[in-house]
Amino acid sequence: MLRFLDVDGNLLAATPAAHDQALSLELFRWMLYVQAFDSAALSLQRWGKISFCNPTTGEEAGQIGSACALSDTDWVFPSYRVPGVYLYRKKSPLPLFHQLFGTTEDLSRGRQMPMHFGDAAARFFSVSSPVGTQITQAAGWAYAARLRNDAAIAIAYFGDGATSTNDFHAGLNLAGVLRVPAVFYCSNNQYALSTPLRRQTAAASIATKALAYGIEGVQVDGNDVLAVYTATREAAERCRCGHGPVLIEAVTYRLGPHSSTDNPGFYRAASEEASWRAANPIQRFRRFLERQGWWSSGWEETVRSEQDFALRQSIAIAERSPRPAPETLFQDVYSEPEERLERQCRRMVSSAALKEAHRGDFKFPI
Ligand SMILES: Cc1ncc(C[n+]2csc(CCOP(=O)(O)OP(=O)(O)O)c2C)c(N)n1
Repeated sequence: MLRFLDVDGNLLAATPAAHDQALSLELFRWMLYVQAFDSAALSLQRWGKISFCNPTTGEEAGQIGSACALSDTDWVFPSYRVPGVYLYRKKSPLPLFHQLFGTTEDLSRGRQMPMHFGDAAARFFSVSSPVGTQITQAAGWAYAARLRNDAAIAIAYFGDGATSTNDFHAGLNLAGVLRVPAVFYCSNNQYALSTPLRRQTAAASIATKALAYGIEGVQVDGNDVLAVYTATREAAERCRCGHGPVLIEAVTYRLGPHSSTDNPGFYRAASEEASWRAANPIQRFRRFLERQGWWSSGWEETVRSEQDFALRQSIAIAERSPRPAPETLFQDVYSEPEERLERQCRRMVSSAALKEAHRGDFKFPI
């Protein structure tokens, strides 16, 4: 397993990233931002302001280490578990909150569940709910990119559960045969909802699955941001040089619930959570920065308060923004108006008006 930092933040081996102060502080700053976004989103859900979210606590290094190693022209094929990659791309939390609140500024016009981000201008494909579909999408996009002589590469993010899908097999097989420029980033957070890794696969590791597809596979410590950054950079370079796809298995742990409607206490021991919490990526990297003499509590406090301010401001803007009118649901379906849809739209608008009249009785369906 590729690892540069032990759980106490001691440097175990040399890597250029470990000597780059600006990069290290950048990685740490964005990991803090992901953590702050995460707790803001969960609070909003608990206050009943948004309907749903997928916490990513414990997986900050995977999101930021990989996002930082990519070029802005590379295409991301995300899962719902990488809002931090989108945050890093946009350098602002506002688009995330527009999506969570489903405002008129949301690029999917409020039609998607929260956490289903998508942004063509930022080269961030829309999150699809069916687990694993982003893997085949990335393989197909990367093949097209090669045919077009596009220098960009694709990266697909998915969890350990997704490695049991047909899309994982079809995507990695196609990618291997056609040697497409795609990085397949598996965040092995030990659980697919309530299914533990031991019930997911009998393989020694997820990275070894690359062997069967004739592609490069690498296992990294997903809680070591330097390892994630280095592995993703090397994988992206390989792709850019035409050496074919890479499967990265980042070994990590989902410290929070699968989603805002999950209670992990039903399927795992608190002691297991506690041992992974002690190995969490933010604390580990803070210790490293401190040893390098690059960190101070004052600096972190300033960073946190700036992020807190930006988060509060973005939430306030998104909360105040108008929601799309119900009839917009019927737009963007056909280029010409269609009689049956127009009929359905009229029916829905009149029932929406009814709901408005009985607002207090209306319960959100999720
Ligand atoms: C094809 C499919 N099967 C089942 C589900 C229900 N489901 C949603 S998330 C999830 C767990 C996925 O786990 P994993 O791929 O490990 O990613 P993680 O949530 O841990 O990031 C499941 C089973 C789904 N959305 N799509």
